[in-house]
This record gives sequence, structure tokens and C-alpha cells, in this order.
Amino acid sequence: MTGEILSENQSDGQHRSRFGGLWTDRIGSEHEVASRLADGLIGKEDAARLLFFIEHGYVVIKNAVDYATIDSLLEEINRIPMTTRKYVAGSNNESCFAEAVFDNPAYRVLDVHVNSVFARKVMFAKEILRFLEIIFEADALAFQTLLFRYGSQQGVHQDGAYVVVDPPLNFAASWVALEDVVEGAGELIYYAGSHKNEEFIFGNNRKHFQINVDGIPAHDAFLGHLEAQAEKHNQPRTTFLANKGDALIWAADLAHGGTVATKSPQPTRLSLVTHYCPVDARPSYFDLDDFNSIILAEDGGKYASSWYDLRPRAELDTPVRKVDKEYFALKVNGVKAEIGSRINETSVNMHPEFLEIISDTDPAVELVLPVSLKNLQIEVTVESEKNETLQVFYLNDAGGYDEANSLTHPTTKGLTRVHLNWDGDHSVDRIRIDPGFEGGRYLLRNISIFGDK
Ligand SMILES: O=C(O)CCC(=O)C(=O)O
Ligand SMILES: [Fe+2]
Repeated sequence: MTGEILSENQSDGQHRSRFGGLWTDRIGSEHEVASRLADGLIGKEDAARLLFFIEHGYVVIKNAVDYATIDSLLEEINRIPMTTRKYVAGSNNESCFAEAVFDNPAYRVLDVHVNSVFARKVMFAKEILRFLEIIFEADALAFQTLLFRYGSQQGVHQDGAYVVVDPPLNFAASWVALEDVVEGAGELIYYAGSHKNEEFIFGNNRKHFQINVDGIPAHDAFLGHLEAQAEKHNQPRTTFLANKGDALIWAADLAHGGTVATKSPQPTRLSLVTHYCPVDARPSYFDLDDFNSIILAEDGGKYASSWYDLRPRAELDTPVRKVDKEYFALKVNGVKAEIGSRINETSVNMHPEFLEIISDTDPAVELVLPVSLKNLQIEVTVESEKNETLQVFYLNDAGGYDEANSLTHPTTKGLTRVHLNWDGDHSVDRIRIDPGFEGGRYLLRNISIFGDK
């Protein structure tokens, strides 16, 4: 057999992309579908799905996942606010433990499939897994999941810019609706057929974006390119108004995103996104020793994680990759605290070892953090009867509170969300929040504290 070395800028003559791809990306792969069907390797329904996928870059599988599985997953998810340090969540900028950002639309739970057998059953639902194994011609390895409670509102993109696999086009993703999608909730959108558009290359030879090398202008150019290509090829934006249990599988190069939510308050849009590759491809994070274990799922399928060390000796359900932010939230929802009254611990929906409240007769609350944090950010939502000032102190070196170690923020009648930052090296483990009222009622709706360990 003679080997052939391809130059970087040349396609292999079989695929439209210089980076190759799956067999479904090969030019003329429709004919391969016909011959596989004729050979009895696939059935009629498989063939129909494959032809659709090859032409449009995605396929919808209605009722791919049963309600009972989804409901069991949602029950687990709803327990996250009461669970500490088990689930990781991420926004576009940072990661933290999921409990405190549960209701924050900017965050999604990462790699929930490690903790949840039901998430595994969703991502490896029978017809999803079958389709993946056909396009991969190998076992499917799920290497990343994102559980969205709210729409991502992420602009149209191709996952390959952020999801790095070798070879680069050897992956696919599934999107499973965990509830009926409401219009205006930030639906999934895509440009059908866009996987065949001209491809955008970062830095001459990459499908993935490297912010430090390419810079933001290159990223803007990438997004602009996707829009311009869709326009050039008359590809309309299509919205996926899924019903609970429906799945959409997209090809690596399909341009897709989430619309901006137009309904207020923003409705939930519970969905699970999974990125898979053939088991013989390699997610880039496999270069880190702690994260290249592959586990067999119960009903077929394999999985890995870049957040959890899945080696046999390790505890399975504890994230080990460093989270960027420690994030503590204190929820005092619905409990009215009057001046002079004590906010007692039973009114706090929080693990006792996590955050302790010491508050005697004065209206201030003192929070004792389980660890010292730097670069503190505090967010307090206060509902008050009149215009006032909120003052937040941190403990000075002498172990007391003084004006120099405090920040103030005006609060207005009604609801005010106060955001305070302390940059710098000062380590803080106690905070005093003083609404500064001389009388009247106030309600602390929410206190969130985060910072660097
Ligand atoms: O669900 C969405 O809004 C888009 C999610 C997405 O693009 C992704 O996770 O890759
Ligand atoms: Fe995406």
C-alpha cells in the first residue's frame, strides 16, 4: 500500500474540507447510503435519516427520549440547589459550583452525565446512539454535556471553534428537549445546509479558535463569515420548536445558535446538549492525564469528562478540575426579616457547613465563609420600604469592622440588586451586610458571594 502525505492546504479529494471528516462528509456519500441499504447494513429509516443529515447537516428524531427518563433527570437537577460541590456550572467566562448559579440564565451545568444515570440514558437514547454509531462507524464517545435550564442566547457559531477534537470534524452533537420549547424562550436556530458552506480557518490551519493567538477580531470575522455564507446560499434561519423528548443531531460544521429570549420573565428552556466523537478520535483534553479515562455507559455508549477524574480509583462524582470561582449563595427567599430580628438558620436554604449566619439584635447579617477568598464580589438583592443605603464590611486585620473596610451602595424603594467588588490580595472570610435602616422593613432576597481561593 502506498502512503500519501497531504499538504496542510489540500483536501484529500474525497471530503469537501481539508480537515477530512466523517464518511457522511465525503463527496457523493448519498451513494454510499444506497449501497449500505442494499447490503443490508442499515434499514430504510436509517437511510432516510442519513440522506437528510448529509444534505442538511442535521436530523430530527421525534420522541427520541421517553418522558420517564427525562422526568427522573429533572428531579435530580432540581435538587442541585441543595447539593454542594458536586455539580459544575459554566458561563461563557468562568466555571463554579452549580448550586449557587442554578437560576442564573448565563450558566449551564457541565458534564452532568458523570453524576446522572438519567443524563446518560438521555444522551444515549436508543435511536440517538444508533444514528451516531452509523455516522461514526465506531462506538460513540460522549465527551462533553451542557445542561441548559435557559436558552443559551449564543450567537450563530460552529462548535468546532470551541470543541476541539482530533481529527477536527470527527464529532457530532445532540440537542434533546427536556420540556416543550416555548416560543420566545431563546430557541435553538440553525442554517440548514450550512455545513457545506466555505469553511473559515483560524490562523491558516485551525478549525478551533485560540483567543490569545487569534484575538477577538478573528472571532468576529468568523461569526460574520457564517452569516455571510448563509445569506449567499439563501439558507434561512430555522427555529427548532421541539417537544419534550425530541432530539436534533447536528454535524460538526452546522452553523447554529440560540435566539435571544424575547419573553419576560425568561421562560426555562430545559435541554441537554451532548458532544460526541467516534471512540477512536481524540478530544484535545485527553492530553491531560487525569481526564482521558473512558467509561462504559449502562445501555451502550461510552463517556469521558474534562471536569471529573474518572479513573477507577477516583471518586466518580466529585469534580476535580479547578473551578475558577468559589461561589456561595445564601437564599433567604420569602423570609421577612424585621429590624432587630434574627434571620435564623432554618430560614436559610443552605448546607450548614457552607455558610453560617451570626446575627443578633441588630439588622445586619454577618456571614462566615468556609474559606478565605480574594477578589471578592458580592451581589445582594434587597427589597425595602424606602430609599436607603446598603453597607457591606469585611473584617479588618484587627478582627473588627470599620468604614475603611466597607463599601456602600444606595438602595431604592422596592427591589435593588447591589453588586460590590473588592479587587486585590486581601483575604476575606467574614462579611457584614448592614442595610443601614433606622426603621422599617427590609427583605434580603438573595446574597451571593464569590471570589478566588
Ligand atoms: O442550545 C442552544 O441554545 C445552543 C447550544 C449550543 O450551541 C451548544 O451547546 O453547542
Ligand atoms: Fe453550539
